[in-house]
Amino acid sequence: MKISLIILLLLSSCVQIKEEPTVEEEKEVVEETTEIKFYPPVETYPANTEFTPFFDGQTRISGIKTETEYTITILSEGLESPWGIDTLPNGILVVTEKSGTIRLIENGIVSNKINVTSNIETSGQGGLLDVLVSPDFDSSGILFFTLAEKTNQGSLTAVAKAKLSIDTQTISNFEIIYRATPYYSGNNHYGSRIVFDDEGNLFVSTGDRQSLETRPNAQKLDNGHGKILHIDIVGNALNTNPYYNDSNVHHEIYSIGHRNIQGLAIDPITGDLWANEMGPQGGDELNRIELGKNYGWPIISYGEEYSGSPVGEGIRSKDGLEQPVYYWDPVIAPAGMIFYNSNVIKEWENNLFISGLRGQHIARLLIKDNKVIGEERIAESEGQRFRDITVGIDGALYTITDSGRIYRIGK
Ligand SMILES: [Ca+2]
Repeated sequence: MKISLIILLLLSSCVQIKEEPTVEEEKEVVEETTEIKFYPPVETYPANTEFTPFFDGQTRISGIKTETEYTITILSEGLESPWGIDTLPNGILVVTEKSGTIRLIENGIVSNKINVTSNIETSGQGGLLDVLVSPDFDSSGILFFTLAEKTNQGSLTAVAKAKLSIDTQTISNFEIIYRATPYYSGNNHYGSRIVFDDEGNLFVSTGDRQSLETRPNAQKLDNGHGKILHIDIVGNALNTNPYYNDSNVHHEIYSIGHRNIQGLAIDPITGDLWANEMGPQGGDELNRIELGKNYGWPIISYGEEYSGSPVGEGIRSKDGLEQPVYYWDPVIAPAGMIFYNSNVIKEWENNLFISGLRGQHIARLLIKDNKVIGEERIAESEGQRFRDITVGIDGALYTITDSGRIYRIGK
C-alpha cells in the first residue's frame, strides 16, 4: 500500500513539473513584478520633537500611490460613535457603538441597535470597543468584544464573549472572560483590540490608563495596563506566556511597555503579530510584537509630553528595549488596522492599512523584510477620524469614522 502511494505521488509530481505555464499565467507573472514607483514622503509638516531615527527608513519613508482605480463610497452616516468593525463569514459587517450596542450592515443597509451590555464606562475613551467574529461563528454565533467595564471601584479593559441569535436580532450569554486589572478611576487609554492567532487563541491590547499615576504600570508585571495579553477563548493565560510560571505577576502578559494600542493585526504570510501604538505629542509607533519583549513606554519614546517637556529622561532608545519598526511625528493617532488579505486589488495584497484619527486618513504601508518601504494616504480628502477597518468578502476595505460614517473603499 505504502509503496504504491509513493509511486502515485512521484507520478503526479512528475506530471506537474512537465506542465507548461499558459499564456494567461505568464501575463500575470509580468503584472505582479511591475516595479513600484516611489514618491516623496507623504508627511510634509515639521516634527514636534528633534529626535533622529534609530535606523534609516524608521519614519517619513518614500510615498507610494495606488495605481488601480478604486472608489470611496459612504454607505451610511447614521452610526453612533462606532468603534470596532469585523466581517461575518457571509459578508455582513458587524460594528460596535460605544454606548454598548452593535449594528449589522448588509448590502449597505444598517440594522437597528442590538444591545450587548450596559455595564460600560462610556465617558472619555470608554465604551463597547472592539468586536471579533469567532472562526466557528456559523455554528456558534459567538462574537468577542473588548469594553471598558464599569464598577464602583473604577473601570478597566475587559474581554467578553456573547452569542448573536440565528435571526441576528438579539445578543445573549454575555460573559466577561478576562479583566486587565487593576480597576482605575480614569476614563482614558483602554486600548483596545482583539485578534486571533493562528491557533485560535486571542491577542488583546490595553493602554496605560493615561495618568502619571498608572503610566509606570506599563513596565510592571503585576497588572494588565499597557500590555499585550495572550489568552485562550475562555480567558485563561496561555502556558507559553513569558511569565506564566512566575508568582505575583499577571500571567496573561505577552509583551510590555505599551502606551495605548488601538490597532492589532496578524501578518497573513508570516503569522507575526503587529501592533500600532498612540504616542504622546509625536511618537506614534508601529511595532512587530515578539513574546516577552519590552516595547519601552514610558522609558523611551519618539514623542514628548503635550506641555513640550520630555517624557522621562527624554531618550528615544535604550539597550533591552525594542525599537518601533516605524514611527510618526507629528502623530496620525493610529487606530484599527488590518493586512489586506484579498487579491481583488493585487497591488494591495498583504499591505497594512491603518485607520488614522488625528491624521484623518487611512495609511497604506508597504512592508518588506519587516521594514516599512512605502506609505500612502488614502481617503484624506474626506476629513474624517477613521477608527477601525476591515476587509469585506468582496475585497473592499470597510472603515468606520467617529462622526458615524461607514465607508466602502474598493473596486
Ligand atoms: Ca515603544
